[in-house]
Amino acid sequence: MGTDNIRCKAAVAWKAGSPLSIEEIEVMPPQKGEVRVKLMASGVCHTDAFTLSGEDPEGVFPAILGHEGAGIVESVGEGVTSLQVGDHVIPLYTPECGECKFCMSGKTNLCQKIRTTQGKGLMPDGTSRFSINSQPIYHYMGTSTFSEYTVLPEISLAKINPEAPLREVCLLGCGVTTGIGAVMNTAKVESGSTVAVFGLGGIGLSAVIGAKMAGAEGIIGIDVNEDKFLLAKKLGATICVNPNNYEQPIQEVIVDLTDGGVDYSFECIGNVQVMRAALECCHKGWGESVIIGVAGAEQEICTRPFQLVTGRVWRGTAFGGVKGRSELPQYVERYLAGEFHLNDFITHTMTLEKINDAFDLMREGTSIRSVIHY
Ligand code: NAD
Ligand code: AHE
Ligand code: ZN
Ligand code: ZN
Repeated sequence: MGTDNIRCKAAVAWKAGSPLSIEEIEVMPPQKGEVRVKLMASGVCHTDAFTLSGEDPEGVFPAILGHEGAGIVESVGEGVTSLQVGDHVIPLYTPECGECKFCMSGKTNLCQKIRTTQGKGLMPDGTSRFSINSQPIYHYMGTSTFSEYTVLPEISLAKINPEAPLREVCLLGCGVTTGIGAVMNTAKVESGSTVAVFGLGGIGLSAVIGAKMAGAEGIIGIDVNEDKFLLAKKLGATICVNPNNYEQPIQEVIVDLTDGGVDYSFECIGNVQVMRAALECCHKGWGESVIIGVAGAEQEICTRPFQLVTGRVWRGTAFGGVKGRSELPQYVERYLAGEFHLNDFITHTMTLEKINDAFDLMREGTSIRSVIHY
């Protein structure tokens, strides 16, 4: 059991809109029901940039961002039974307690056991495990993976096969699982379906992989950055379109391309206008659109209710509907079995000191995923 504070490096977001700052921090030992993890790798997801931008109503500062990590258990707190030192783990921003109303429902992966404190940047007891010169630093999404060490509740860790390379399977902590899960769990795309994927970043490309795995026959990739098209086609997109190349709204272009609209669409950007297009490109009578992208505070979606009256369905998904503790280890096994690749996504790797480059690359549209190596 860890009893001492650990001093280590972390990237601290002191305030919205400013670059992260590499600091020496103190990480407290895990308390009752908690686990301290040595991070080995962390991907940088658009949601980290979203929160850093100040658009996230739950963004609190100073905080240690990062939620797409993988690591090794360094120590466990009192009462922890399902994990031990040395276990390989993926942190979960959607925990799985197995006993709350949500977990018991069988209808959702959105465990709410610790959601209130997690949303405030705190551990379940209402305090932080991170500090600098005694000043508390907030947690983020219950994970804070932009640090050499982090502390999580036991219910927020998935134990995975130790043979899995942590520098790749960190991407299963968010992006890749979200995209594949949205297709498989949320939409349940059937073989032979037509699918439109809006936004070909880490999430959209994973939705393309999911659609291909599901046996979709037409997979349309949509992005304003045509540099994304090559990889999208390699992963299974049958056609890629840039909305800026058309005078008509993109939903009309897709309806024309698909004899009335797609069976399923996925919005993987976080743009409420594109969310509308993604719904309206769906086939009358049955087309379903899944919102994955995260939009800022005060942003709202709209469409004519007639779109829903005439059979289109609007849904959303968090972490692809995947239950972290019971289902994520199977994603790792499927990756190890060669069902999908992760190295296609890793366009850049860097040390923690260079983490601001990862945000710049994302903004410029030159990366799919940057992975921080610790
Ligand atoms: P990303 O920045 O890597 O990719 C976004 C892509 O969208 C880019 O290729 C960009 O060129 C494209 N794009 C931007 N504006 C566009 C437009 N108007 N039309 C067409 N394409 C456009 O981001 P990402 O990491 O893949 O994340 C995508 C979104 O998903 C973000 O909003 C992120 O916060 C969200 N997200 C949600 C979940 C969830 O559980 N719901 C999980 C992970 C990420
Ligand atoms: N805090 C934001 C919402 C952010 C959000 O929607 N997060 C997704 C995961 S994005 C991962 O890259 C999610 O899981 N949401 C469900 C939840 O419970 O947070 C806001 O608008 O307040
Ligand atoms: Zn994410
Ligand atoms: Zn629960």
